[in-house]
Amino acid sequence: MESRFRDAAVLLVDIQNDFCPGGALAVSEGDEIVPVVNRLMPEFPFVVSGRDWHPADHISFKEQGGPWPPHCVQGTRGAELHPRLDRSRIDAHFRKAASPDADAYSEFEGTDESGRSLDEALKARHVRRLYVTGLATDYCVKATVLDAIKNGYEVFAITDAMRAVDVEPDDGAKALEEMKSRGAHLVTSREVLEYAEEASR
Ligand code: VGL
Ligand code: ZN
Repeated sequence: MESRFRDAAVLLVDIQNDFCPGGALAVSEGDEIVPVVNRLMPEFPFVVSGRDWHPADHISFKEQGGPWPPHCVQGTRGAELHPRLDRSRIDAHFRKAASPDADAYSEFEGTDESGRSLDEALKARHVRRLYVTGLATDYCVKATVLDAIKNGYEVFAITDAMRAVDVEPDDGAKALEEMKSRGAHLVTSREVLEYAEEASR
């Protein structure tokens, strides 16, 4: 099948239990993106997942003077991908913010099990266009989208496949505006799926 996504990849940002309802740093409706992401993944030749992966004494935690409750602690259930996410579709896994003394919101700061960066993995697959989904819109998704643009990718933020923390009520909306003003395309999953369908006819 001729695919329009030959030079594209879809990136799943931190779709982990702790960012979903019931988790330590729950994002409202965070789990509602899971079926949307499951529908998107089969359209892409390369599916990449990134995870927040903190040691128990991480600098971003309140006990260490940071802004967040403990979350995504290495090896805990909270750090696992959401159980309804179709992991069989994920081709490569990255982890970030894994050392105690530094935080990282962008997946471009993460590495895979062999120490390879996300940028290296995408360039090795000749990816030029990156479709971004995940949690949370106003933190890790935003940082990842802005880094992707800096690294030269054409970036599509799939707005219904992400949710915001919204510490302030319009943080998510502002984050989307900032992504757009830096050159990201804001699209819906429906638009992406229709685009994929048109190509396969
Ligand atoms: C995130 C806060 C702290 C995120 C990670 O994935 O957006 N937010 N750590
Ligand atoms: Zn974190």
